[in-house]
Amino acid sequence: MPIPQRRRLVTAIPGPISKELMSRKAGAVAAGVGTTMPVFAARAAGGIVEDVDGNHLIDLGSGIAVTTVGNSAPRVVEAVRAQVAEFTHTCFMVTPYESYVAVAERLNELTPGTHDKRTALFNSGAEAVENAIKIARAHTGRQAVVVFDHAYHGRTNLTMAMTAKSMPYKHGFGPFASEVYRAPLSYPFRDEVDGPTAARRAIEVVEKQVGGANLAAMVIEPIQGEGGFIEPAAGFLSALIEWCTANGVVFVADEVQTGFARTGDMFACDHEGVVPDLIVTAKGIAGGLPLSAVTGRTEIMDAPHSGGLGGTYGGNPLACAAALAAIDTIVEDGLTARAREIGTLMLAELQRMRAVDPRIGDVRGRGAMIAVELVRAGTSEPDADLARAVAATAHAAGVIVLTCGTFGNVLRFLPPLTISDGLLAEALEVLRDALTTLA
Ligand code: PLZ
Repeated sequence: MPIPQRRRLVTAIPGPISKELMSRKAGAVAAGVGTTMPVFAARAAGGIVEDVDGNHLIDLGSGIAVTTVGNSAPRVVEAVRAQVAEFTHTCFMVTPYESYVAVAERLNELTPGTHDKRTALFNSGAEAVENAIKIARAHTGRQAVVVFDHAYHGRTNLTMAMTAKSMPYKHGFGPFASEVYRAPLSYPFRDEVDGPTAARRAIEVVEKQVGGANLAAMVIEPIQGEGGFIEPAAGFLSALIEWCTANGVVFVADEVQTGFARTGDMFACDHEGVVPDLIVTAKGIAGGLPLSAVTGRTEIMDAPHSGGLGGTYGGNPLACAAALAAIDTIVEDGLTARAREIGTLMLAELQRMRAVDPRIGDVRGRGAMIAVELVRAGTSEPDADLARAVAATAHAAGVIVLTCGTFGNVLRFLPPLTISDGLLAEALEVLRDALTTLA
């Protein structure tokens, strides 16, 4: 590794250079663009982010689930270097190039289901979600879209409408796109309902408030990300798919956060053998370069007219080169198995913490997508203040940790899969100390 894999603090967090840059940021960058950590990055590799003051921070965030193969992963760096020397852009819609086709072939082969598939590439998760809706509408000739409580699908106008949480994502930014409807989720920690029953509850809302015949697509994150790492009860997703199939509704899995080995399977849908009609991917797909995709059944993907899908940068050659290298790294280095190891290690330690700390209401997740939901001791009342305080304490101690959840009370862990067991254990110790200090 080009950076020693050790936590090391040489200044207070933030250090003087970060402070200086933060004040430049305040004078130059729009106030709406916030930061989780008050430090600026200089380099990153494995499980460490080095800041501009020389502090080495343990990375439990992967830039929000992006650097699954590690930061500046060797094969990604090599592939991007080679591509940048050949050409940087031609626009696939003008003079196409092979790497775009190769990424599509890889996605068609790796995503759930053995049916005939096609893929289209875009830049961001939100852009891909928008395109999945365009495709579903073109295929069905219908307009309505159903999403779920706690959902997060992006910050563009249509995806803001699909995202559940108002502050900070939607507040003051309306009006939002029409024909988006919300159904109740399965949230095992907060409801007692089993998967099939929760699916019936959701379907009843959809049938009464939308009507299956008006519905183009049902979009769901198989494990919710920003909403709180909520894994629906077993059988929930498959019952929804069954209903979608019976009603001619396109079932779309938003695997922007869960995809590419993150959950210990290549895709979170694989866990229960769920086969979506369309799957949306981004983040972990390209080792940090911006790329996203919609992949799915050929008859659905091919519904839009020729020229109906695209964008100047979609499937940029640098991003495609990075994606091919990142996917090779995941497959050849056995990173799905590594994600499962990380999950086993983290869940065991966090469950030990939960056994003696009634403020830890729930410990959940799969693979390297693990969360702790904090509550007021002895209740299920969300404790967002505690989550904020634990995160701030961890940040000050040199651990990058993110929060999430509709109620803001969930600590979430998304380490790069190249992190060492030693760094993981150390990060968990920092969290345990933070919780003890804040008792
Ligand atoms: N769908 C499931 O998790 C992005 C958002 C961070 P973009 N999640 C991180 C923030 O505060 O903006 C996400 C996701 C799921 C879609 C998206 C959107 O992906 O690449 O951020 O547009």
